[in-house]
Amino acid sequence: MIVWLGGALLLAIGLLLISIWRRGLRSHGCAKYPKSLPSLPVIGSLLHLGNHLPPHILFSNLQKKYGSLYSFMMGSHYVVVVNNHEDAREVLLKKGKTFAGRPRTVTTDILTRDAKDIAFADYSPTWKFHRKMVHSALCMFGEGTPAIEQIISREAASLCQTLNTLQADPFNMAPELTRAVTNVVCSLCFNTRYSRGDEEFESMLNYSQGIVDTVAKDSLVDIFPWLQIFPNKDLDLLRKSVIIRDQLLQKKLKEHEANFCSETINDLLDALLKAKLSMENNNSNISHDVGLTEDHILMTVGDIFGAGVETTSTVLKWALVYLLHYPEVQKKIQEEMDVKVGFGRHPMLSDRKILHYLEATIAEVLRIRPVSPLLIPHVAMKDTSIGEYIIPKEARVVINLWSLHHDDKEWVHPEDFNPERFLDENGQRVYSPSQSYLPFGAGIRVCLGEALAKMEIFLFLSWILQRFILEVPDGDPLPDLEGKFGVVLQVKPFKVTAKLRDVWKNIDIAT
Ligand code: STR
Repeated sequence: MIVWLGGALLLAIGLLLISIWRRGLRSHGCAKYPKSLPSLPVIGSLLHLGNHLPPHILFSNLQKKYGSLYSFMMGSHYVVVVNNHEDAREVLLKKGKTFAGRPRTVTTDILTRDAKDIAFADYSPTWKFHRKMVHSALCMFGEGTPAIEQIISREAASLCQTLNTLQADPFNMAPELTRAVTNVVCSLCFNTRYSRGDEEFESMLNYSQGIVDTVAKDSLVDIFPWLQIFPNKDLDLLRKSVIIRDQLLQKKLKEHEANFCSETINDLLDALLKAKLSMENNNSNISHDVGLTEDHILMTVGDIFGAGVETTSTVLKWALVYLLHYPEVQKKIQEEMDVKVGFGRHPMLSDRKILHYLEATIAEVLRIRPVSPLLIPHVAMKDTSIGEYIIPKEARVVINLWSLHHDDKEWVHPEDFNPERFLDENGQRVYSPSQSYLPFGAGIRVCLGEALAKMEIFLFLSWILQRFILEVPDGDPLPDLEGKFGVVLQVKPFKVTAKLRDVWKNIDIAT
């Protein structure tokens, strides 16, 4: 017993000494490190983070005690949290390349076959080449081409028809929105679409939810990889979901390879196959150096597909939630649209220049509920600094977009949903009311789908609001505004009624 107690005491003293030594290491001397949360060996600052709050709110609150740039230990990883736009811009833009790294984690490695994708892959020549290739493929099918507007409008028309058949009955709009968004991405990537009730679509909804619920949310296995040896329900679900996703992607790839013709590039997967083939035929060493494999193509399509579906559908759901909370905003959007678009035609992308209030509402939704409140962590690729503080190589840097978007020095009453903050006194759209606004990130890791997302959000919302009035069903509470933290800030399920507006009673709503 005495021996045991003595051992425990020695261990405790040892831990304490190491902890004091580590803290000293970061705060003494002339070099200035960001203020640090207390930390213990092995577990790091876990005890100070084990709070019931979601991480973006917790990190935002910790500013009161530690200032807007601080650090902590996540297991053995040194993490720096950035909560203001000056520092965020330094990390993302001024020193973008230095901070372009990504951490490897257990869950993202499972999802991406050891980082063979774009979003979660570390900075390397392969990554750079790969991203460039995807960027040009996306441009080919993206903004400026009439094809994309047609694809989105077709899905918006089909969505409105579905809403019309469900008329005035309370229903969960989320799967309908997700199907519409999925079909846009599906058309772009694979040149196909799903009808209502399609089995493959249902299975996709399922596996995607499985991935969103388990990946990259700083769960314990990501902090302590050795925990993998123990049974873990989340990891099992993730592995199961990834297997189903991979089967689907593999099937699409085989179909595309079988029908491939370099003269007719129908979709993004064709474009990626063509780029890979021309690289292989080209005897230069690029292909060898950058090593773009079939896995890379598959994982990239997985990224585009997953990002395209989960992010855009989430923004649309948040937009609905806020329109239900603020019916006066919904009314204003409709009044503007009635005057500027009318009922004789459907909204078009060119209307983005004139529907200022709708554009401002979308901007405000992206501010108040950023899809990715902590972005994806960055990693310092060499010893560097942020402002006056030293940042060592390998440090993980978390940009707390939530803090930037809710900074009361930058925004008047940041908790209020107020589209007008994005308009000037003449009701014209102001593009940058504050520097503290980066819904798509910035710099060399900036979102690849920004243009596509903005087109989709604008067209889907304008089509819906031109035709329907959205209301909370009688007797239902208003939808939750907090959301559920994960790799995206998810919207909790809610019901809505979509009532056809009177003017449409005698018009075909799909025109
Ligand atoms: C969603 C679920 C899925 O099936 C595949 C992916 C991979 C890409 C991820 C996506 C996820 C969630 C949103 C991410 C996106 C890459 C960029 C995007 C993280 C996990 C954001 O940064 C918001």
